[in-house]
Amino acid sequence: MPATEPGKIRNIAVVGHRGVGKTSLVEAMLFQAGKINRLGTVEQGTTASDWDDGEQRRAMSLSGSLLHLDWHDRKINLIDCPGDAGFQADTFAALRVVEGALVVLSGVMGVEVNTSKVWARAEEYELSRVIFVNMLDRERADFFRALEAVRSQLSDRCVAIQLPIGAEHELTGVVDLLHMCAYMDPAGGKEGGPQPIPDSMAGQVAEYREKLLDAVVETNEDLMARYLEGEDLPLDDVAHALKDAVTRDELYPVGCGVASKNLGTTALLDLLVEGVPSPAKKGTTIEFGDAKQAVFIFKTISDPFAGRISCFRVLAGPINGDTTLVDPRTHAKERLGQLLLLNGKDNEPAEHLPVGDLGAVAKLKDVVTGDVLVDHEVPVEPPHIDFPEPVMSFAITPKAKGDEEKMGAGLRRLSEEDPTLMLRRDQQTGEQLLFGLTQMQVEVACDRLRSRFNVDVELHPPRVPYKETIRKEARARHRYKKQTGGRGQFGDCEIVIEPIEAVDGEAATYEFVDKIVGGVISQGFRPAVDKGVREAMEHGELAGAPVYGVRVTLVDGMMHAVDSSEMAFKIAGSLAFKEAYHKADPVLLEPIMELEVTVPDEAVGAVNGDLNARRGRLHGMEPAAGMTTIKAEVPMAEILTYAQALTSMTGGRGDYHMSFVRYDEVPAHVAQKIIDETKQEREAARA
Ligand SMILES: Nc1nc2c(ncn2[C@@H]2O[C@H](COP(=O)(O)OP(=O)(O)OP(=O)(O)O)[C@@H](O)[C@H]2O)c(=O)[nH]1
Ligand SMILES: [Mg+2]
Repeated sequence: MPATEPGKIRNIAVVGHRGVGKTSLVEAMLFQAGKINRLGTVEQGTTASDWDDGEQRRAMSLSGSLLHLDWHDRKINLIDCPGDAGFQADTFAALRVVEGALVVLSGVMGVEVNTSKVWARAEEYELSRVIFVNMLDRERADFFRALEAVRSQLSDRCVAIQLPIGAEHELTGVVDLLHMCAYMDPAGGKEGGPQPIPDSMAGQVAEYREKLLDAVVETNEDLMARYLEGEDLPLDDVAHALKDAVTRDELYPVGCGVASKNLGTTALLDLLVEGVPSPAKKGTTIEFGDAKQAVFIFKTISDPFAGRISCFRVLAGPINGDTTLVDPRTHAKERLGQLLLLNGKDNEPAEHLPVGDLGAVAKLKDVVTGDVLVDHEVPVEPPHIDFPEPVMSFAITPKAKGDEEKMGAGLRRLSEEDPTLMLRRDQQTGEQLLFGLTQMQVEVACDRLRSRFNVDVELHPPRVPYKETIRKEARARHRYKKQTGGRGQFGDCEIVIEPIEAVDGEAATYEFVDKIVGGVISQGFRPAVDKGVREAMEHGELAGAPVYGVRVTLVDGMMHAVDSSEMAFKIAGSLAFKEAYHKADPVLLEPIMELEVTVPDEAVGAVNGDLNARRGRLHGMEPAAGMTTIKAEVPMAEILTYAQALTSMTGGRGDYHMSFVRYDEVPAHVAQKIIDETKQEREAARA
């Protein structure tokens, strides 16, 4: 097969909130392009991209899946990303290797928590973005409401490029406002060719076409001038200007349809080809020095049959199966071997891959996700991807005695593959704790331990990772002195502590400022004060939780010519901090989770009442087809054992997901209880 030119490739990550139809949409695109012969469904576990056993059982995506198709002589590489917040590592890695993001949202729900998160990341990477409002056939779906939501919550440069014909169960097609044609609902079959726009929509179509043209010409001076002179702009010119605007990140076209029926797919594929820039046009910011051939490994798949498969983007090339590259991290040389193009679990051999293409190889030995491989040893800095910090933790134990080592080894492997999964030992209890972003992610890790490493484990309710911080400034001085015979101890310091502004809802952690004048404490001892303060901050005085968000300024102190030591200043710093802390209005912080519960309509009252009792704050409720999705923010401490409660309230028909949003202050009456409990625990431990 001849290699595709870089100019003919489109790399697109399909991203969005959980369950909005990303996988179904990818399936529809593959089907419409003739890459697959039948339109699979998520319910039946027959889609090309949700091929993993766990994905099919849960009817949701658990990892990024690479697929490709041809459309109008262009090769479109798609990465179908999971929407559950627990698998963000895959989503963020995918966004690092594409030029474009296809942001999918539900026409019922509009912009959701994860929509905003992926949007922000796409923004950071300056990706071109296309939005697709899906599920317009569902009850209470409303394209125009969703359009308003993206314009107000994501960017006011979002502009409709398609319109629905009809709504909800009377939706019959979509209008393509760029090419001025319509596509009718194929009800799961192949979408037919362009049709005339129904006359009844003339007014609305004219209005939105004008909005689109206004938005496009605004990005192009030449077109603007011609437009103002009243010229009827030719399609090619508008399409060209649109593409430039999308490439330059100045416009975000909003399409729409029904993925599960394959409606809107043609117009969407056209838009991806016309709107998203090729690697030749935009290129990558990943470093590869002066290498003539280089790849970046963005994902590793552990396949039970094929072994390890490494997915990569070609940074410099072309490359072929004989290409030998070196990993500057390990200095190991690797011959790539048979190049593969993936389609979910299926693959096709490829002879060459050009710059910008996405492909895979099996059985690289020492290569891990995140590595850049180059043709000769050049010092390259692999791209840094900022992953979210996992906050949920579960104590984890093997079911069979003696499996501890196997469990540890398996978990270490899994966390190599997913950097947001972490194994740590609890210093107080000695338990092994598995940290993750969501409960789903941790449960999936346990499934994999069983299937890949043959270890059965048990998870125990997570501990709440409380934090402490202060609300006001306070000052304290402590003198630590022991001068009875022989060489003594002397350290004396005065500090001021004050809160640091929170960054993004998360308290910035710690700053130490040295304002000693005249050398009242010599340079050598000041870091000891800092060290003492840090130690004191590891276990706050309220509930033994780590202290965050504090600036400590060392303002004064005293030394003794003979008796001063690092040790003495460390103790003085630590005790000064504790004294100041009590005066600084310390408070306890708890993690707040975004909870999404889907329950039968008749259980809504009970579930809402229960959420209220759990200090939950409701902020959304969307009924659809006999089930209602309730969204609420609930303190983590209140939903540790939610699964059982939900099962009994809904007779087992409820389902929920949650992910961390931020830390909030624990209300005083609740905080007091936690503080008392920790005090008792500590006393019990001492006794
Ligand atoms: N009515 C309707 N249902 C849809 C549509 N698109 C997808 N679905 C259904 O919605 C559910 C979720 O679809 P998926 O394609 O798995 O969604 P996803 O975004 O890939 O989900 P995650 O990967 O788990 O985040 C499935 O039951 C689909 O059949 C649509 O346009 N209309
Ligand atoms: Mg999916």
